[in-house]
Amino acid sequence: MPKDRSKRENEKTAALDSAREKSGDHFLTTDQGLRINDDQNSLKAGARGPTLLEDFILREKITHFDHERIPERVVHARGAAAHGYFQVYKSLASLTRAKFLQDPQVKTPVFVRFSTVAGSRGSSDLARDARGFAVKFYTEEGNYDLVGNNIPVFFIQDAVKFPDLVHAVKPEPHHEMPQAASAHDTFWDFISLMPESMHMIMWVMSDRAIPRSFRMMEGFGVHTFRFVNAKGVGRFVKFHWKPLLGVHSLLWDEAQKISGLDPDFHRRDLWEAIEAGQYPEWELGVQIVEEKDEQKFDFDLLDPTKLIPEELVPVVRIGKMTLDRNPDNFFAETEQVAFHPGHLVPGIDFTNDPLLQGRLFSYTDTQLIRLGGPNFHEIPINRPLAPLHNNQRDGHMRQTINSGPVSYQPNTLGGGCPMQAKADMGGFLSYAERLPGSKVRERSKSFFDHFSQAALFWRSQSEPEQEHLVQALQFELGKVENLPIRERMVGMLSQIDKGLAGRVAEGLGMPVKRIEGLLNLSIPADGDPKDFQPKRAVTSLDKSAALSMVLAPKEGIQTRKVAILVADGVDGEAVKGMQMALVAAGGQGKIVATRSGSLKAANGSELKIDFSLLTTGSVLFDAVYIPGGEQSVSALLRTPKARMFVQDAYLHCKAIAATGKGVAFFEAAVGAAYPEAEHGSKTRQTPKDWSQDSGIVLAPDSSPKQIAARFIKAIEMHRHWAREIRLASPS
Ligand code: HDE
Repeated sequence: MPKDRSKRENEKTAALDSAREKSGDHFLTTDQGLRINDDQNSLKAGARGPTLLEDFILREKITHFDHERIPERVVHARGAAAHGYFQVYKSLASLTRAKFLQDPQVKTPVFVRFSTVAGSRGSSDLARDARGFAVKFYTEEGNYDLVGNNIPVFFIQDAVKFPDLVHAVKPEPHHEMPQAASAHDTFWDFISLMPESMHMIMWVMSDRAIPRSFRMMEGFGVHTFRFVNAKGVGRFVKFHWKPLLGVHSLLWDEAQKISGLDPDFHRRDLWEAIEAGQYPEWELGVQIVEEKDEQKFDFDLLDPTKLIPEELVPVVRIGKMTLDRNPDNFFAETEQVAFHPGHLVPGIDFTNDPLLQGRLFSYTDTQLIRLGGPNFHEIPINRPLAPLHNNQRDGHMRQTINSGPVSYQPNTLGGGCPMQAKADMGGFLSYAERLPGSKVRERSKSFFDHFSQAALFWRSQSEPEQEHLVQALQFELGKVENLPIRERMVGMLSQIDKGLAGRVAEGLGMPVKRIEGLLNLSIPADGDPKDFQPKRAVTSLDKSAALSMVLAPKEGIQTRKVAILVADGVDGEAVKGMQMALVAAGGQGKIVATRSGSLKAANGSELKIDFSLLTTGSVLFDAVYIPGGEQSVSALLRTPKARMFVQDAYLHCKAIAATGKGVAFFEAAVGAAYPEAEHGSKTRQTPKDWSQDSGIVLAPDSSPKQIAARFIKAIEMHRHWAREIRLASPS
């Protein structure tokens, strides 16, 4: 915590303590306010006798404890959240009448919860999974919830399949395994029979499903929504959150190791960034489509397994969200917050996306069981800032004391209040969409192209991203025990791309078989699948650069964490010099040593150790620096965990710098372990040429000052994928 911040906190605590002293509210009490005289012993018949039923203090305490847990969310159970605010850049009056999108001066408070989907509350943050990205805007017109994910499409097209999807992905019911993982038979059994899920599968098998942090992932509203302006003109809108720190991910090997070292990695990262004043920021972007253009795409805007490529409709950034305050209490806020895609404000409306329509029922229903009744809107975190007036009354845990006899409408006894509000008084008017059609249980023919956008995603990935996707599929399908499921899946992948299917199949040691007549239950029984493919349109793209993380521009090293690997006798000036350079660039240099406590540098100065090798690994950092110092380096050389630390960073394609004798340590740890890293020859005896690796900055004769700029540039790139490609195919 910065110094002035902690001073302020101390002053606040002292003031609170003295206020408490005066009011007497530092005493322990029962829930009825009775001051408790002894909280160490229950009431007994004699010091060695039985406990008495009369002990109402014990009974109250234990009863409350017994009821501490509420049902966890059936999906998105594991999450972390923060408070902040949103500000629009300029008025969007021409597009929407939503008040919070009119005035750049207005700061709308928000509460944002990030989550994984499949795992339980106590599961690892590092699961391969979509991440929830739910934002509650406390606007003056009432709460607006944008309940999205970090992936712009979804597995299924119709809400009626959601329970099946979730049953398939959750731990298998007979033995409750595996936790927070899709790598098991029931998930892939279901998916291999659901061609519509293929686009989402590409995303969840990509590195997007293992983000570097919540702060470095995008968010998407997924469905097409509607903006409606004051004149009642509607336009289609897709919502995007663009993180200002860029979009970055982990490698699967890192995710697995972090799960052991720090399963709270994402939660901790968000908490620590906010405590350190490094407030995470996202820009809200919109893609706008005029109503007349609804049919101009080669996909249906109402189909949630499709995105609108940014090349076809650009994302316009309309405002910024900043998260600047951690919750005070996890249960009261993060656990009890209740989101709902149906919490709307005037100016924003739904479309007929059949997945969205089903969600509108589910979210209230789920809160009734989770939060215990219809009054969950009165829980502080869910309370709107806008005043509430209605005739809803009573029920479990009602907080409001409504006065007077009138709880109906219309009335005269209450002066006609509360009254309906006309549109110009802020009343919500549903968009008056014309709805021709018959009542049918059917999927629109325009929903049946399941592979084009999956293939677009695959083609748009860079070489390393494609390789990671192949490896993820091999991992997941490799865990599937039923071979026909693997076969069906590989057959399904071959519909996306034959090369992709072949590479996955090779790892599984099986051929790619054509699956005759892909099972697709959503095609009517008497329908010919050929009739259920939309026609190709001129808008078809070969690639979309926006879909690749690797190709996205990289800027700065703000908040990136660099490990400085040291032992006693380290070159103290080098440590300080690098720390200062990193901090000046917005990053952090943390001292990682062979033990905890503090150590003595060669110049006699004392350095506080931030992390010990006993509890950390380079997977928890973005880059590594090894300073010189004869004694430090020889201690590191004798420590296998120190060698592994740098080897991992090397394998994970991170930036690594070394100065002075640190270079010899790098050579011994990495050069010896990976001879294929040598460019050209596996047997060369002379010092290796690392200059071809943009992520390795070695300077035996230089100080950190001379190499800091190069190292910072290397960290900015996030990863140096050419290394991975080289390691996979040594010459
Ligand atoms: Fe959800 N979803 N969902 N979902 N969802 C829930 O509501 C549901 C879907 C999303 O941090 C539940 O309060 C159905 C898509 C997020 O508290 C539940 C369908 C998207 C969160 C529910 C979907 C989401 C939830 C469980 C298919 C991305 C966590 C607990 C029709 C646009 C919110 C709860 C938080 C939570 C139902 C599909 C996002 C059961 C029926 C698509 C971020 O109501």
